[in-house]
Amino acid sequence: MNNNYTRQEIEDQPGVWENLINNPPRLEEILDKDNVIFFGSGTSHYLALSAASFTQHYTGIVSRGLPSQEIAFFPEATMPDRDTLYVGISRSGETSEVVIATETIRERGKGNIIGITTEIDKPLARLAKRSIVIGEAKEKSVVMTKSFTSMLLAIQLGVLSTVNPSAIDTMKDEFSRSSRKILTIAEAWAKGEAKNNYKEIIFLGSGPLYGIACESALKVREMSASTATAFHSLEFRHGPKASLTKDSFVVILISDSAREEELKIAKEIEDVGSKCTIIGYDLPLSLSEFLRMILYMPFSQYLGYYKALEKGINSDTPINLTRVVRIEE
Ligand code: F1P
Repeated sequence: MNNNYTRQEIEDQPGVWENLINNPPRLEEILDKDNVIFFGSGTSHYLALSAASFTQHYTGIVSRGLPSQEIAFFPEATMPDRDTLYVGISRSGETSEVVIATETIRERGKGNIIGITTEIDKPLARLAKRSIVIGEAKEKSVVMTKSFTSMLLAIQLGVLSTVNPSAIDTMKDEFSRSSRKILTIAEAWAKGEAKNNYKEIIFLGSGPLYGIACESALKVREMSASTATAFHSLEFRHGPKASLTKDSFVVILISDSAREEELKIAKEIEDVGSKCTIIGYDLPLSLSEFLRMILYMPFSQYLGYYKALEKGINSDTPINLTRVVRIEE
């Protein structure tokens, strides 16, 4: 039976989220910093994008999300001369670019490094000044599902416990009320959509949801070897829209701040004959775009899982992928 681990790890999420919200991690190191730079590779890079948007929104501190390679190979172009907190993100804690980036930051004495990982005894946690280690988010599948949402939630909770603790209570109430219902809704939607043979699947997202859109596209691509891409919502009009056909499927992760424009884009997509779904429109949830962002992930996780089943692919071990990416010396 294929896909044993992936499905289970998607279903584990509400429980892992609940434990994290009940025991929120700390991230007080962000206080009095001029900059925060989140970095990671692959899924963890997209996590860094959403984490940066969230952090700047709640703290006002200039925050960026970067692929680890940019710090590793272009330090002069990425590392500011000001007091910076670096947050390295890696499920395995041993992806080569993440380790090289962490070593580069240490060698240049450029600031504190906090590790966000599931592995306590791997290079990232060993090289970081302090690490948030989420053991419950360890996975057997090559693809990252609960590790993505849990590491991102840990960063959200760390920021909120530092600058806005009452928002954690709001998340606690809404997540306990709705997270399992949302997985059920997401799975039913994905089961139906997976049967359709789209030539391309496009995810659109704005603000903190752009990183979620990128990760959503990566999930569908990794698990089911499908052509899936992501764009900022309004950027879609600036060229990418040109490839739309009747075999295109566009999924808009609706925001609050750009909602009206995103609704117009949905209409434009349907007017050219492509399929468009808006997610987040009618979820049983009353959380802001910043607080609800990980709850969009089950939709693409299940879509990748069921499309893999349709195509006879085992999403636990996707084609051409390894669990840890190492640059050979
Ligand atoms: C992240 C990553 C994943 C990818 C695959 C290989 O590694 O590149 O994005 O889907 O699982 O690992 P990590 O640094 O978070 O362990």
